[in-house]
Amino acid sequence: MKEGFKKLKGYPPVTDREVKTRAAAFRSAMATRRSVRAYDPSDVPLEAIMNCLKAAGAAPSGANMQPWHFVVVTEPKVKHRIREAAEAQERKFYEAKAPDAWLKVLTPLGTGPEKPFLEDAPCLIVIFERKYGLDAQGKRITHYYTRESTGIAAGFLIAALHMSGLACLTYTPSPMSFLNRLLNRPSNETPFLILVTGRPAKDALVPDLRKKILDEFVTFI
Ligand code: IYR
Repeated sequence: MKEGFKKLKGYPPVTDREVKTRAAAFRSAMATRRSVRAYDPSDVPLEAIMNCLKAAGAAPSGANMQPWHFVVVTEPKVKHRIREAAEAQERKFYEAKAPDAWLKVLTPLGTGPEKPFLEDAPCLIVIFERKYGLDAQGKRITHYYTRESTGIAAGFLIAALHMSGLACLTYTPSPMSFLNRLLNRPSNETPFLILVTGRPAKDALVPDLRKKILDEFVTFI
């Protein structure tokens, strides 16, 4: 055996029929995913969140550097601080910074500067992109494709949460640097995404949006 290698496992032979059945099942499960902005305050099982995070940790990454860090926030005081800091940014966004064209495309989403979900949701998973690593001596370790890698891991996490029956929201106030301060993260990490996580509120509404059909976003050659 080639030094440093091992036999590939986890891909038992599958028939075309089985592949088609599984792809169709995954597609219909994922098709019900929605970005949810109204949460039930009930706690989510930490064991499930940990499994979803392990799924995210299985994502591919540039040179396998796994250039990400996840902070799971369930402490109400910390959620409150995040909400205050995020809403301060959002007020500036909606009142001054956002160009009219941007506000126009946001209208169907019904968003505004108030972000109660940051406190109502039982769990905020804050994803950091690690721009470079640090060895035990504090020397920089170059990381590659950090943004792409973190985005892929975030996608795995979103799919895992959805398949577990939980809702989430990809939320990105701008700028997000307050998250380093509030969550005590080092300067080689930059906030990538807040994944608001929990069960949807019983009366949760979502905008009536449509997804592109395959023909609109795929070319087969
Ligand atoms: N961060 C703001 C604005 C916003 C921006 C985009 I792009 C969205 O898809 C949704 C909202 C907010 O969350 O209200």
